[in-house]
Amino acid sequence: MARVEDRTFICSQRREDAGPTNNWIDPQEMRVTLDGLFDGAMRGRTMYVVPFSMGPLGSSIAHIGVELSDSPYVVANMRIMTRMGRAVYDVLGENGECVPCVHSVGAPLGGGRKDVAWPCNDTRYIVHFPESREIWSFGSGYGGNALLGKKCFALRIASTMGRDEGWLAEHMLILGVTSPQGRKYHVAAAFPSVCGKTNFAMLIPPRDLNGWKVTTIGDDIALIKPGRDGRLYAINPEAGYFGVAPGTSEKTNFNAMATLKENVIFTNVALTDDGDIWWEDMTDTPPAHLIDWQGRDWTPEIAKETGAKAAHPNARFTAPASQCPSIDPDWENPAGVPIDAFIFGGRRSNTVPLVTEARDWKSGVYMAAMMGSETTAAAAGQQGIVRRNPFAMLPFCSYNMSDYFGHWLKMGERLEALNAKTPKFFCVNWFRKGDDGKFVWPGFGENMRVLNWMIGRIEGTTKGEEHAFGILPRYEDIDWGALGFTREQFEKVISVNDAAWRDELFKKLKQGLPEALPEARADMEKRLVA
Ligand code: SAT
Ligand code: MN
Repeated sequence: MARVEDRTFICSQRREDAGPTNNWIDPQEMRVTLDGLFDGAMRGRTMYVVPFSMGPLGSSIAHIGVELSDSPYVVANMRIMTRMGRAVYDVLGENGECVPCVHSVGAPLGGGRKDVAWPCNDTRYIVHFPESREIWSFGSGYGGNALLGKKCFALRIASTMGRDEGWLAEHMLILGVTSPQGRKYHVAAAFPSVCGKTNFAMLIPPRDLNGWKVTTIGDDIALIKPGRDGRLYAINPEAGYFGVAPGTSEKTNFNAMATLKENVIFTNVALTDDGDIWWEDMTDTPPAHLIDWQGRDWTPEIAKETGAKAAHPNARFTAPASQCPSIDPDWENPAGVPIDAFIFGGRRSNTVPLVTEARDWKSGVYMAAMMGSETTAAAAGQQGIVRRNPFAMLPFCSYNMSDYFGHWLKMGERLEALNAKTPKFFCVNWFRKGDDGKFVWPGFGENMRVLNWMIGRIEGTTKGEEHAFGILPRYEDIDWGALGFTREQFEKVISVNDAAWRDELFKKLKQGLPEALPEARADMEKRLVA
């Protein structure tokens, strides 16, 4: 049902290399454990060999893996989420580079053991060897734990590869924005799981801004390499969307619903009496009767009484990217698309304003590094508490976070030395709540107004106001069009409480951070009203 972060391990030779944010186990010790667990683990099942490419076949930004798995569910999902099959062997050739991935649900058959619908094991290990570039996953069939090309490879193993080779593997969607004049920009945006990445990637501008067009390149992961011209080029390593189902509707994400018409796998959703699927908020009125995600009867009355959800809050759809109406014509371009801006966001009911532009690369890295978000259903554990999630990479960076910040800073220095136009950094928060506990910002398509302001900042045509940690739009700097968002409402989503920020800035920075980060913090602190 969710990723098991406390059962996710980084087995680098030295503990310091995994850093304080990862579960580290000595690789020799882990190999003994894995030998025991995998011995006979697939007995009685079919073992599938799944060659796959993370990224367009043959792209110099793409990477290849081979996953062994005893789960047909995993195979069917990998077929949608990656470029899978014989063509991968052709690219790999005799001595191409490839990451071996081994997965077992850990439920052998035989000896009287009967198969079940969702075989798994109470013992779970999601293991990464960053130095030898290997992935071993035992006991779970869930997406992020079992589709090993995704978080395990394209983020965890790839982040170490990127550090070693001078590129970036990021938890970012990629979208294209085309202005009414036909100028096209690309932004990459990092948000923690279940913060609306898929919705943002498939955004439809509100009617009064319909001269603008948003196109989708990716909704979850970006592999980003510097090009010869000093710009950063990004590809979406995936071929499909493994999106959060609940809350997705024709109103919140029309393009996603259109993508889900055929060739889709639905996981942990509810079943209607006529064999269709349903989840919370898919329609205004729920069906009168459903089979819920656990196979039990569900009615709106039962839900009212017991609070039972028809679909699991982390229920997912797996759909081919090519079916998305807003897919970008360049989404499979092996050269990637040039990035003009990075956006960092979290789910924060208070403190963090709707949008802030960082003054420069260094303070942008600082802003992204201290990002926090209220926890959601994508990961097992307590929900709704603020967790620091630097770059939305906390569960996905396989090496020391301080080195990761250092890697980003070095990348900036490298691009600046080339005199290239570096991407701008923005920090956003769609989730501010009012005193009544309700969201103040309408979000979804209306986020186009914020994107609009950002493009203006990139083109140098819109204004803002200097603040302690960057530049904020004033009410008059945003095109409100037909939204009717008042100054008072705007004040609620943009206001900054200096005391709350002081608190935010004083959150302990761990030792061993690159010097530039405490410097950036001291600079912001100086600018806060005493
Ligand atoms: O980890 S998954 O890819 O299964 C979903 C997510 O957390 O983004
Ligand atoms: Mn994700």
